[in-house]
Amino acid sequence: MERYYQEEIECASRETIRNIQNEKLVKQVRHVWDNVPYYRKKMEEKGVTPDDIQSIDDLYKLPFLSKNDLRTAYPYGLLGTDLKNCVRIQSTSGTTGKRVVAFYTQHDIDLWEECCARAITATGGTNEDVCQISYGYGLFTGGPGLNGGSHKVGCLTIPTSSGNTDRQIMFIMDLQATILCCTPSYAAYLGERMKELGYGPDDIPLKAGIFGAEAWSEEMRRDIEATLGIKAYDIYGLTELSGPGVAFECSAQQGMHINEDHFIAEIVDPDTLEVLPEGSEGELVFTAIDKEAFPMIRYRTRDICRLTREKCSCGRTHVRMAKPKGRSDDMLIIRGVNVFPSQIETVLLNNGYAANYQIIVDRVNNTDTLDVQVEMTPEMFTDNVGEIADRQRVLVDGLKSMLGLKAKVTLVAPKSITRSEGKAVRVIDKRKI
Ligand code: DLL
Repeated sequence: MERYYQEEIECASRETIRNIQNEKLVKQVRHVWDNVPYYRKKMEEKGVTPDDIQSIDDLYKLPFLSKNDLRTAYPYGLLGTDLKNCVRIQSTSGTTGKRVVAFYTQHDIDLWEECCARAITATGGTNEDVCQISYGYGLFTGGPGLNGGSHKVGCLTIPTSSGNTDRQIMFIMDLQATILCCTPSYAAYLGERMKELGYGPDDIPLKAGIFGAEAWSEEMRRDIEATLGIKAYDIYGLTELSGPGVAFECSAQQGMHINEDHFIAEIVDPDTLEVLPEGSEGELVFTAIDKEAFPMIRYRTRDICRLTREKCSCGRTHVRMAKPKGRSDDMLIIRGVNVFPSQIETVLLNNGYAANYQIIVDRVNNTDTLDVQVEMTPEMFTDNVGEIADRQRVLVDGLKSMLGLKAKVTLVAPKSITRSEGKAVRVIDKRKI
């Protein structure tokens, strides 16, 4: 039986959702015009006023916001309310450029946690569950968001945060955790360590995992599900919009439902910024229609994916987004060919490897080089040079047919690639160093 946290809205008719969006959008644009001089100026430059926005059909008239705007307006320039109404900030890890600092009123926190509660309930979670949260706590949104959602559902919440893997496993086993929340790469590592400790899928009390914050492939999902004996659900979100829970997977595991009563999604061509028809692949753009403190309008996520409004077997009516293929800024251009790390991951996992790999890109004699270092699993480990060369050749061929590009593949010993406790670092682009 499918469970919902807020059935009435999660399964509302398309007409109801549209009406809610129309109403909230008109109000939000007015709110931003009145309270965010930075965005008002952008609207004025485009010759748009709040009167031009009567429904979601007018959304296209509004200017976009990008990470660059966030940098320019840092830290307070995009605040939509008085600072005294804000109760929290969260921030991104800031691997590229200035950190993003997002502000929240209590209302914003409540709606964010509700979105996370919807995600937990969609995995079958109830107040009888024990939910271990192994996303980082602190400035990163993963821990705090799912912690709040887990409380709302009434689960017994174990706030382990990330790291200290053996202690994580002790809590899972001793407190019989049933739901695990962490990044997919950390879930894979937890699975690997549990196997080493002699726990098989039937010994592990977990039944569901809520994994997101980074791109992961279907192949990786199958691996994690088999090792931990669970059903693995994807969850998507970003700090600028609140954090995890902007979209979440249901029992159908066929894309993530976007919480459309809070966020309007569009797909645009990243070059021309033209809105693309449903089903096209492009950059995901979001308008947060309910947030007070940090009201993002037409925010360009850089995530590349597709949307579908096809009926979902779970009964939810909100639009679904496919697994993001990657970020347009993660896309590597190698000898003119566009390469997403997720494509490389698919080839490796389809050939029996685990997701322990690193992609090293360089430029030698004016030519780009692509070196994929991948760990052998303990089962395939050998020091027979001929066997290793054969295995490498199979992967080189697989990558050639996936990418249309010749890569170098280096097989390395099990456990030689550093494990990640949060978002995995898969790519080292020496051309940028
Ligand atoms: O990663 C929020 C989050 C926490 C989501 C926990 C899910 C679970 P940021 O650190 O701001 O926020 O990073 C946001 O991460 O634009 C995507 O590129 C990527 N991302 C997030 N979820 C997914 C996912 C959190 N399920 C950026 N699949 C986003 C692929 C994801 N990429």
